[in-house]
Amino acid sequence: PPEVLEPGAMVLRGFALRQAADLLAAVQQITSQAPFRHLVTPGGLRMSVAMTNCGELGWVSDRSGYRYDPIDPDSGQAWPAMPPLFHQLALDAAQAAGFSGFAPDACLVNRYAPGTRLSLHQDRDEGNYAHPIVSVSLGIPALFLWGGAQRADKTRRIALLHGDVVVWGGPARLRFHGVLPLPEARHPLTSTSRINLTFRKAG
Ligand code: MD3
Ligand code: FE
Repeated sequence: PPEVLEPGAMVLRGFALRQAADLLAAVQQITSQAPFRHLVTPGGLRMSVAMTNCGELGWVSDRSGYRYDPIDPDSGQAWPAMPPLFHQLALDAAQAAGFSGFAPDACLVNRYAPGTRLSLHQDRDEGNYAHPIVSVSLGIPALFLWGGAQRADKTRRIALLHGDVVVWGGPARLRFHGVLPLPEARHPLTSTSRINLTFRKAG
């Protein structure tokens, strides 16, 4: 049964377990065309998370700001297409959480190595906050930080394990969130890393 974090935020434990190996094979295919890279924030800091994208739009950051771009700035080419398996999983997970007809046009792929963290932030670069975001965790477990509407609000820690899917919509859509530094651990499918897929309707 879905675990409700708060209205609009639901954890579907193990929802992607069956597809996990196929999802990771697809990530390898994507990164052969659009390799993982460390983006720079508008303030000039190198992000410790390595990122790439698939789908019509990709999230990028550089000295000029954050944006969704149909072109990978590293290659000058379109991002790799979103694999049908990704699209179907995001649609099914959103449906299971009560959001029907989710049609993501962007999938941000994040890679965490031991020590990598993602500081508290909101996802506000998408066109319409009525659409949920679906996240899929693969590989070694992470502690996710779930905050409130203000950066200073108190945070909860939630363990996200291999195969867990979380849907964030409605009133939860603009919550501050982050990821604590990844521990040293091993997973048979990803070695020492954690891969997170986030599906968005950005355009
Ligand atoms: C809650 N990624 O890519 S996934 C991100 O594990 C991001 O890589 C984290 O935060 C990761 O922006 C967390 C969970 C998540 C993703 C997007 C959200 C939670 C969210 C958007 C709104 C609210
Ligand atoms: Fe986020």
